[in-house]
Amino acid sequence: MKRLLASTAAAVLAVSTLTAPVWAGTTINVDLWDSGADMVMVDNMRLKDHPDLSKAPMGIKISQATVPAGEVTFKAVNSSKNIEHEMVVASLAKHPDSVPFKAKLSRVDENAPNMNMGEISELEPGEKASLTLHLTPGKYLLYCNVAGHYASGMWTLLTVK
Ligand SMILES: [Cu+2]
Repeated sequence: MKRLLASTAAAVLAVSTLTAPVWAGTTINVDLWDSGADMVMVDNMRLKDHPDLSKAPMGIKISQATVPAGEVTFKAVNSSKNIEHEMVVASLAKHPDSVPFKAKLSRVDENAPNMNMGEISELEPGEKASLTLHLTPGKYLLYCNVAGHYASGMWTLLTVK
């Protein structure tokens, strides 16, 4: 029986080598953008506000909003000319319609459960970085937690199926 199991394992390994692309995961291109030096920040574009994000002065644009479960690589670029941005990944499993928020600091509470499952922190204008996470099915929020940015609409939703 042991010998049979070993040869089965070898066969599985061989198959997984042949189907390597299936195991490679998904890459999402992430654009951290803002509308420049004349931009006026706002405070009514949090998730709970159900805002029209097309009117936001800054935001997070992703190349695909739905991805399969498994390895997900975020390739982020800060395309701002003059402002630092970042990208934090949160699960919305416990807060589907709003997230813990520290109003005085105008920042999401990253220490609350599921609110920081990984991040690309503080990218300078023009800077790039990537982050790979293993994501299970559910709804996720990508947001920038520089003070005021989340409330100005710098977030987007990601669905993992
Ligand atoms: Cu930002």
